Amino acid sequence: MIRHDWTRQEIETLFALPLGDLVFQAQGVHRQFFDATEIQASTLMSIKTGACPEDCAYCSQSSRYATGLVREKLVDVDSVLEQAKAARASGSSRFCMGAAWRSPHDRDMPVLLEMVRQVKALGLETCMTLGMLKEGQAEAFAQAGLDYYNHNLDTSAEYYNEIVRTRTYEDRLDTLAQVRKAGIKVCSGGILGMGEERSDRAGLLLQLATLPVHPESVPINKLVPIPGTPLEDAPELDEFELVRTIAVARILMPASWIRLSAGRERMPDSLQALCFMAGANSLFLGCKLLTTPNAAMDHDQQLLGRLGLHLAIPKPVAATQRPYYDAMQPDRAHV
Ligand code: SAM
Ligand code: DTB
Ligand code: SF4
Repeated sequence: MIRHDWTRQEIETLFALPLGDLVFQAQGVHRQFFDATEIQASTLMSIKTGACPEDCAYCSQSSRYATGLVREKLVDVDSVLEQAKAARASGSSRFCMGAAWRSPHDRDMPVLLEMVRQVKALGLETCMTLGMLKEGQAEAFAQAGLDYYNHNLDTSAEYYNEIVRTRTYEDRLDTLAQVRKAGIKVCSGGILGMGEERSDRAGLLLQLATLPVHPESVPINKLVPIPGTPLEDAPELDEFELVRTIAVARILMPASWIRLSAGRERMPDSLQALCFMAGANSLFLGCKLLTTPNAAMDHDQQLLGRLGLHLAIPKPVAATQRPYYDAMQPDRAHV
């Protein structure tokens, strides 16, 4: 059963369970809604990098912090297509395009819509993350065929002001509502390890799990500390808190894809394995996230093989374009 009336008390009780009991419960839920050996993969591309006017305290791309990032203008459609084809060959089923904007400018809309149309024509699902959307923009993306829009709540409503001042929690919820209203699937989650308490992790999940429709995709990022940002020295998150948060997300939003997102590059295999056992069933594939390195693809291939997991099958692509994808199916290659 999918519920939208979770209470803070219920969520905090789940968080406080012995880890084995919590993971056991999450596994049971996971298996009711998904093939527990299947992992969905998306690949990210930064289509406009740096010089962002927002002040998100974790971000390499905010113009307010001296992070040394080189800024780049909006890329052209051909560069996007080149990377989308490589992503498809590597086994990703979705291509996510991210821009360091407060909100997209109307003058950029035609090229953004063309990116959606052309990436979709490759047989990939499309996702964009461009900041807040103004009236009419979500509808335009929906008409172009955009499958997902990513816009994270980042943390609890209570802790949010410690992290972002230039846009409100309400602004974020408004954008999510606009995306939903336009008929685009919602991708929304947050970041752990920003100095928040367990109650904030519970608060974030409470917000997501009581939305009228759960986000179809819930990214759980572990902070990638960026030198020069206010969070560069944030205290390291207890790794079992990451596992607990994933397990609780799985129980609260049983039909959603829970994405083990940023932070995998520095995560031991054993911790990633625990996260998958707790109900994470999607990840970012590819050597780069937006501005920071991701786990290496060869390593991911080996890890999935060692765990007996396989990638969710993307839409059919020509055999010549899928060598890496086939290699990513170690357990299936011989059946
Ligand atoms: N500018 C757009 C926005 O903020 O909506 C889109 C791009 S933004 C980089 C996408 C998301 O990446 C953020 O909402 C945040 O949750 C996540 N993120 C950014 N920097 C991160 C970091 N250093 N560590 C972990 N997650 C991060
Ligand atoms: C999400 O929740 N995580 C991705 C995606 N959505 C856009 C971004 C992670 C960014 C990590 C830091 C960087 O590479 O700049
Ligand atoms: Fe800008 Fe997005 Fe980074 Fe915030 S998270 S500073 S809005 S690019």
